[in-house]
Amino acid sequence: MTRPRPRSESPATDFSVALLDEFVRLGVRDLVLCPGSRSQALALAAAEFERLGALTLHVRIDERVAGFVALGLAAESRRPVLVVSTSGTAVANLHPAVLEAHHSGVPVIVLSADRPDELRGIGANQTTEQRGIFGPQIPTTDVPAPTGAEREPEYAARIARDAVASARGAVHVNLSFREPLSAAITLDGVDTEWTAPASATPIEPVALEPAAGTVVVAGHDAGDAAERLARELGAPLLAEVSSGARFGPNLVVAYRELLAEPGFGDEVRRAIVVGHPTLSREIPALLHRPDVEVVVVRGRTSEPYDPGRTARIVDAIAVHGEPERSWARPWVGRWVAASRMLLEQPSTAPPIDASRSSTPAEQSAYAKHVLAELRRPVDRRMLVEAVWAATWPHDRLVLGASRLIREADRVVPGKRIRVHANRGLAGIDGTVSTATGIDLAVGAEREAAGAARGVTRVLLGDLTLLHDQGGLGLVPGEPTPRLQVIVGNDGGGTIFDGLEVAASADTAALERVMLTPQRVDLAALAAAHGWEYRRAATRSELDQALTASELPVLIEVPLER
Ligand SMILES: Cc1ncc(C[n+]2csc(CCOP(=O)(O)OP(=O)(O)O)c2C)c(N)n1
Repeated sequence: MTRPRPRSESPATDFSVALLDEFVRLGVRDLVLCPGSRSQALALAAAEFERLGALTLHVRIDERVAGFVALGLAAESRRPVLVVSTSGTAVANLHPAVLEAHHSGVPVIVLSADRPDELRGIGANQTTEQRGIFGPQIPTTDVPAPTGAEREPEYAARIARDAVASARGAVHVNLSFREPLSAAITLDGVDTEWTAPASATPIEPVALEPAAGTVVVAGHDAGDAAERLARELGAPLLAEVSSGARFGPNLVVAYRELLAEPGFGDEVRRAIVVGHPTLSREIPALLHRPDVEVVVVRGRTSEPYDPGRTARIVDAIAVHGEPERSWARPWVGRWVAASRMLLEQPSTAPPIDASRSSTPAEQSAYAKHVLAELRRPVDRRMLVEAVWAATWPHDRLVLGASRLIREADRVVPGKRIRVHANRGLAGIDGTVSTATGIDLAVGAEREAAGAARGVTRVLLGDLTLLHDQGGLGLVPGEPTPRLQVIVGNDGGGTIFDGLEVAASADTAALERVMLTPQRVDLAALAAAHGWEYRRAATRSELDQALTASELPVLIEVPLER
């Protein structure tokens, strides 16, 4: 039921209020907006909803940033988040985040303001074709300019209901507004009671029986159900670092190496895929094999992951029966033990006995050893392991689309922490902004629960950071995010050094068009935005920086190319 409201002087404002009334009633709690004239009715109505405690408003200057902040809020809270923009290029700047939301199944609802019909197609200022602006995958609901007709609030409520119902990813609602573009309003209250809607269609799980030769592949956002599935099936768990299933007794970290190893990869006969694997070449190669039966569990993403185009796509799996110990123990045990062996590093720790030695020579040798260890320059493996070790369940970890996410995927051990990454399209854009949204969502939830706050750590390369410099902006009046942005600075996009092309192309050309070198002064960048700055070149500097309390902080870690 729409809450009856007295009418104002502006149909645009009345429509905006009715729309937000229904969004709030349906459980929407966050709205991100950027300034603009055509969108003023929505923006001012949103401010009024915030005054009444019904919505949290997040104001940003740049729509590209705003889109990713909304994405982060929605990815963490798993509730639809609204983004309001004015007309013209403002809407287009939301496109990267909208595409990521679409491909990763994160509910982001764009409310773009537009000119009414009579001002379209005549060269009116700041007016373009906004219907279909995000492409055929994200159709537009085009809403004509409100006129003040009696049933408009009901119509607005229906628009909101349809948007929430279809928000399995990005949704676009384009709203035309005519003058007067807004009127002053004071609302007397907002109905926020909300019960989570029951799942519309009950999911019918497909029965599978445990069988030797099965592996579970947990790609991005697979969730902890993938870990349980691996145990129930007696299967090694090949879980990517942002899968949400990187833990448990069946976890195989060194899955890349083992898939290529006789006695392991060649003995796989069935692969169950959950989530969206994107971090290795070995997984798609496995799923292409004619001797491997592939079952893909449909997830939040718009397209199920099926590189071989032969997979059986299912909504859910129910395991019937238990794995027989006679084959399950050796099958899983072999993978898990071999993975552990492959990851073991020769110990660099000083012999513990030496610390207790009474001979000065041995003691001094010990001290030198400790010092050398602490002064060891940070390399990629040390960096990802230190960040992983510093992160706990009340923290969040956000991994950019640089080399470091792949390094983490190769080496970090099982740990039940929440890891985010924009793997829908694996863009290097919007990473700091996404992390900001994630942090704001965690903050709101933990504050409501009276729980202690952790930090949101972002681990990325230098180009990925520089791509989203706007995301570092701290807007006065907005909450300061508890961010630790850790940038592995190797002077450009060195991920391309690992491609085949690096062996054949002209080195200078490769440097110019792929590495794209940069020499930005990151200390000055941090200072410009009012962030703390630390440089961590050694193990001890890194450990200190990761436990430092001033936030937000930019930690620069110089890395060898
Ligand atoms: C928006 C966008 N543009 C371009 C790319 C292609 N791309 C992938 S990784 C990368 C370079 C990343 O560089 P950096 O963050 O410094 O990490 P490094 O390669 O040094 O580990 C680029 C340009 C992309 N994924 N997304």
